[in-house]
Formats: sequence, structure tokens, C-alpha cells
Amino acid sequence: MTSTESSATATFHDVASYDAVVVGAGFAGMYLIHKLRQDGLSVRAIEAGTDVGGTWYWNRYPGARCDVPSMEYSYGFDSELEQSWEWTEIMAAQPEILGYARHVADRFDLRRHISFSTRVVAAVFDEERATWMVSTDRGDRLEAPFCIMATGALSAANIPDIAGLERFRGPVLHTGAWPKQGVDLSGRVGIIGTGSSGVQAIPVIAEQAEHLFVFQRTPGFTFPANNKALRPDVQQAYKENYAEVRERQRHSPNGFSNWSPIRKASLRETDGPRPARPEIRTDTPEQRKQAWRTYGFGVFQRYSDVYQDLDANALAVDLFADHVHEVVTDPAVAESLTPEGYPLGCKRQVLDTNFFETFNRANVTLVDLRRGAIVEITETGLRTTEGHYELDTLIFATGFDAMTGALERIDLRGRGAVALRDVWANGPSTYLGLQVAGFPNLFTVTGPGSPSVLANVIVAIEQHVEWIAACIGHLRANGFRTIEATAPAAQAWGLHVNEVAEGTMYVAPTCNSWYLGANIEGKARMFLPYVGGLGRYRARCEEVVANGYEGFTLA
Ligand code: NA7
Repeated sequence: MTSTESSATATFHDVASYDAVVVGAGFAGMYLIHKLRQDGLSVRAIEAGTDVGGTWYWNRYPGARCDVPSMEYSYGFDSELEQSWEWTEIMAAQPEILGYARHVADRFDLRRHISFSTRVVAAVFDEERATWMVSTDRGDRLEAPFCIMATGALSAANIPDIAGLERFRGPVLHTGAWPKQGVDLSGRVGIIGTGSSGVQAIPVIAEQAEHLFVFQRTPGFTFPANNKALRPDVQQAYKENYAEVRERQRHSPNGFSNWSPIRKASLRETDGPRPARPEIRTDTPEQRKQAWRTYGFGVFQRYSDVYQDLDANALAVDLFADHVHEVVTDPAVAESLTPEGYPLGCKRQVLDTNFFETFNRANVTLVDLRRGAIVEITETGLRTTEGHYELDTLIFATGFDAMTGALERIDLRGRGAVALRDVWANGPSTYLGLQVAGFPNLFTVTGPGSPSVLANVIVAIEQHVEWIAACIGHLRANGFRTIEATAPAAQAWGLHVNEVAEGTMYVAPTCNSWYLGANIEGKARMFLPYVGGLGRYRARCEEVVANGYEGFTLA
């Protein structure tokens, strides 16, 4: 079928009818099921995995861990749920987060609403009946007035098109689709990519592998996570103060409460105005080094100009380079691991545990792809212009077609059977990251144009789910069949999303990141998430509702 051919009029036999179809059963899909069911709707969720968890179901690679503290990276919608789970570390590892997701599914009896091991392949809007017709890879057909895409912002794995990939005789893995049964990594392992996933996996795999070859295209800025066991008294203090913590998270710029029992105590002692932050540019080189010795990586936040000004940022990049050279013993390897040519704060901040230290191990080789690009994958390994590397296992830590990929991989068709992937060919356009003009009653959770990946994503998810549920409730209570973003509202929102990103390091001319779609060949370059802040975004969404769903057409 070509992308303009209509399938909207196709007759569906044996169609199961619901009030809402939810695509995905990660943290967004799970809360949607719970919330919509609470509101009296019949809901069916379709999930490709064999269980709930989404990101935390798929990303089982060694070392996979969240970089947001667990006490805040958890649902806030139910005060009893908050008390019912114990976290063991400040930042939880993947098995624990997946365990938490499973606990939520059990507690709220969510699984009976989910079709597992099933992938949605198409969703088409039947204009006459104001109904979404959804079909799956198992041949199921479902219909519902509302279709909600809880497909995740980082769920469409990106495997680069490298010649010869099909020839490789050993296992080929992607960090974002890691086998449930685990993998033997005791032999010669090759890993391509040094983003968050690679940086987390590399130190752990290095301990298992006979030899690890790290194929790095762009060196990155990564800071020590300093993860620790979660102290029981800290956990308890959070639990006692969760109402305040959650409220602060909801209205914060990025979904973090900045609440801490420890900080709270010390603030009381030192109440008073905070000293002005110094500028890195006005410090001498020796003062900068001293500041680094005193504050470590915190120094970049301490200086007020690092993320505001490219010249100041360049000084921070130099400080970072000194650090890499201090940790990595081989100067040539240190040089290869030193980021250059783009500012700190352009790509997503990575946190690590012993990443740079790992390159001092005898069984780890860094292959700098800037010195010799990948030529091909062979039956027994990988060839760059510099040589051939014999491998038993090949791992792609090459990221995702972020924010739009999971939506565009489904054949989504709105009014006139127009395909979303055609509408978005030059970059996505949404209103509030919640709806696309021409796609009535279709909602996206953490979609492009919303705070999404720039916020603690569970807090962002909760805001979306609650807004969508209230919106559907409003439509049903007032006899409306459809809600649809108007094209001018979507256009104005797109301009605003660009406007607030202007001047940030995210969109610096030398910056290439998945936030900009730059990691996917042929993808339009556009800054995808909303950087204006979660609290401000929430206020705007509430204002839109108070103004009678301003920018939407209710019919
Ligand atoms: P990322 O952050 O997109 O990192 C992918 C890495 O893979 C990055 O180092 C890329 O280098 C590298 N890459 C991608 N394609 C290639 C090819 N063709 N050849 C060599 N190297 C390549 O994905 P992650 O999974 O690490 O993290 C994604 C997010 O998940 C993360 O930010 C957290 O929010 C959680 P490049 O920099 O493009 O040169």
C-alpha cells in the first residue's frame, strides 16, 4: 500500500470494541490503563513484550541503570503505592525498576487489560464513525473512539546500516532489545557506541569478557554517578514527606523535587542569601583547576556561564579534557576519549561508574572510529579502515530513533487516510506534544514538543496521562465525539518549542544529538523536546483547558 492509499474504509470483521486502545505497557501505558479504568472506560493495551515495563523490559544489557534517583523515579499518583515499595540504591538498576513495574501491574491488576507479545502495526481513523481502527501483527482488530500512543520516546532501536551485518556468525545484540535469557559475554566482544547505554555497559562487560573492543565514533562527556546504597533513614524521610516531594516535582523545571532531608537540615542552619555564582571566564587557569579539585564535576553547575556562553563552555571542555588525561594512563587513548568540537550540554548528560578507568584495563581496546571508519562487518568480526577485529559477539549500543521513531514505525493514518510519517516527513508537528492536527482523538504521551526526555520522565508521563484522562472525561460528559488540535495551534506551539530552545547548548551549531534527530540518517534536523520546563508546560496545559480547550476543536 502506498502512503496515500486509503485503508480507512476497509471492513473490519470480528472487531473487539473498547472505549480506548493504549499502545504500549511501559510506565505510560500502565498508568493509562489504571486511570482510564478508574474513570469507567473499557481499555485494551497492546504490548510487544511478554510483560510490562517498556524501556525497563527491553534494556536488560549489563550495567543498565536509571540516572534519576529512585525515590523520585517512581509513580506519585497513589500514596499507598509509594509506601509499598523499597528501593535498595539511590539510582536503581534495571532489574529493580522492572520489578517495581511488575509490582505496580500486580497491585492494580493491570495485566488482564493487556495483550502481550503483540505489536500494533496500523491505526486508521474512520472519520464517519469517529473511531480508531487498530490492527496488530497477530491479526487482531480493535476499535475505539480514543487511541493513545504510550510507545515511549526511546523505544525504536537504531541499528546502523553497516555492510555485511547479516554475515556475522556470532550473536548480534542491541542494548535496547536485550535477550531475556541473558548472553554469554565471556569471549571477544565488540560494542559500537558510547552514549548512555554504551557507557553503562562497557565497564561491566569488561569484567566478563576475555577482550572488549569499544568502537567509538564521538567521545562524550560523562560524569561519575556516585551511586550508593539508599540509606534506610533517607528512604523513610522521603516516604514521610512524599506529598511535598511530589508537589515540588510536578511544578519543577525538570521533574526533580530538589528536596532532601539532609539539605533541609543544613539549609535551616545556614539560612540567608546564597553567594553569587562565579564565571568560569573570570577565573584564572589555576583558579579553575582549584575549583575542579574542590567541586569535581559540580564545578560546571557552580559557574554561571558554562551553559550560557560558547566561549565559557570551551573552558569547561578544557577542564574536562584535563580530567580524562588524569584518569586514563595511555595518553593516546586519553586523547581519543576526550570530547572536542561540540559543547558540554549539547548531548544528553551521561552518568557512569568507572567508565574512563575501564580503558586502563589490559583486556579493553578503544577503537577510535575518527581515525578509521567502519568499513564492513565480516563473518568473524568488524573491519575498519585501520584493520580487522576478530569478535565472538557484536553489540550495538547505537541508540534509538528517538521521540518520533516508535510512532512512525506504525502505519498511523488520520483524516483522509493521511499517514503520520508523511505529515512528519520534514519533522514532527504537534500541539503541546499531545496531539497532531488531522489525527482526532489520537494522543501521544511524552511526544515531540513536550518536556518528555528533558524531564524525570515518570513525572512527565503522569502529567500527560492525567491531562488526557480529564480531556476524555470532559468529552464524554459533554457529548463531544472528537477533539483535534487545530493546525494554527500546532504551528504556534512548534514555533514556541523552537524559540525556547534558541541559545541553549542543545541547538549550538556544532551540536549533533538524538534530541535533534541527528543520529538517524535522513531524519529532519529539529529540536524535538520542549525545553521550557515541566512546571511551565503544566501551567500552559492547564491554561488551555481553562480557556475551553483553546487550540483544539471539540466536535
Ligand atoms: P545514544 O545516546 O544515541 O548513543 C548512541 C551511540 O552510538 C553514540 O555514541 C553514537 O555515536 C554511536 N553510533 C550511532 N550510530 C553509529 C554508527 N553508525 N557508527 C558508530 N557509532 C554509532 O544512545 P544510548 O542508547 O546510549 O542512549 C539513549 C538514551 O537512552 C540516553 O540518552 C538516555 O536518555 C537513555 P555518535 O555520538 O552519534 O557519533
